[in-house]
Amino acid sequence: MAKTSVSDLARFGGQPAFAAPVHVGAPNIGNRERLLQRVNEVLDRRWLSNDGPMVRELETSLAQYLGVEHAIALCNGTLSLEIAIRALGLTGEVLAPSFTFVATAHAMKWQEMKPVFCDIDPLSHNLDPAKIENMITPRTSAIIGVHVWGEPCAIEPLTEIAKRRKLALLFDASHAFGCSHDGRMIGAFGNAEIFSFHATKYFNTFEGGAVTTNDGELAAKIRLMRNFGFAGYDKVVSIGTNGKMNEISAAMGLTALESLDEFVGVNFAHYQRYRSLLEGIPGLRLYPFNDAERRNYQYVVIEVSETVAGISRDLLLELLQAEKLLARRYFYPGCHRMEPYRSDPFYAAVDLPETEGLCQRVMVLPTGTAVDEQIVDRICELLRFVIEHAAGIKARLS
Ligand code: T4K
Repeated sequence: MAKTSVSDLARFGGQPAFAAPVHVGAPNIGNRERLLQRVNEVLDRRWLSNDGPMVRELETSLAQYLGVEHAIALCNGTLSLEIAIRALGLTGEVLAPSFTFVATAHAMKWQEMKPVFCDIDPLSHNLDPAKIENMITPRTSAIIGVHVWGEPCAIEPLTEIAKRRKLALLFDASHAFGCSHDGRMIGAFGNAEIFSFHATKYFNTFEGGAVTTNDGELAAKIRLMRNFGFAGYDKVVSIGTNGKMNEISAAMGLTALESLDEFVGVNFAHYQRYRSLLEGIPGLRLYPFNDAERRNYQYVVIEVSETVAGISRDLLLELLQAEKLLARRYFYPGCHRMEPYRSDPFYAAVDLPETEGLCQRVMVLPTGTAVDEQIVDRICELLRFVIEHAAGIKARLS
């Protein structure tokens, strides 16, 4: 808890700015009636999991929406990564950013692979392809690009490197459902892409995920792997796990698809409001999206420059939390600073100056249908007030 708060400074009459906590990642629910109708169908049918009709319908809808031949629904994004990694037959070292949710790295490690962390472009927050090539060794089998915040990473340069160096190319598109690149939906690039449909994603299936690909053979392998390797009753043809999505999750997904435009519309309106209200606050950079392409605007990301704002990201975050505004430090401190990577000698020489810098500056603010205009206004008011009074606040703390 901060030693002082904006409320202490009587900005909000001694009360926290928000009566109840305002979270990053509060889920979109969609049309409850439609959801409950579908849940009832599932219950009436007594078919709750194992490639049921809701999952099949969701897969067809996803493939159609993403313009990709195969969409395989899975139980979460992490298992989607793990299964894709196994199905692609990856071995040894895999190049990936450290600036991502730790699941990207853990999925590789869990599959006995070594994530090799590459630095990012400080403007896009995505992998810097110029820094990739000299990290490729004879043990490298793949590149995993992450479309951080839903802004596609450098797809063409990564594709070119992967082709030339004979590496597999997988994209962690957990943030990028509904986003496009060069007019094509994210989902059909590389050998495969994976999505997370976790509760905190703007399109959610409670827990869930998917692998999408145009490679039929790979898709068939993934279908086997998600169901213990079963190719029919009593017939197991490969190693597999339990990566299945259940019917209630699929029901949520089908319902959420019907509200997708509304969700993106709300996110976009909030994003624009943030953009205009945060303008001119010294030391704050709002992450810019390429508005010419489809974006989901599910993350409102700011960077705090301590030297210009006069306050560190961490003190700012502490003050906001004291006001019940639960902003988040995504992604802090970077995968390479987390276990088991941090104390593994393999990573001792890792040098990621851009990642290190960004991890100290970045903060994610609430958005989505759980947030209204008044909340966005108050968040911006708070940020402006704290930065305008940074010197005084710090003096009170010292
Ligand atoms: N790759 C990338 C790039 C990812 O971002 C992720 C997941 C993955 C892979 C793996 O996909 P999954 O296996 O998760 O499908 C959250 C999510 O759990 C995680 O899915 C997400 N990325 C990550 C960015 O955020 P935490 O550790 O921050 O979760 P937690 O419990 O602190 O909740 C986050 C916020 O959401 C809090 O403010 C509370 C709020 N919340 C959460 C839930 C579950 C709600 O308001 N309601 C809820 O039901 O990881």
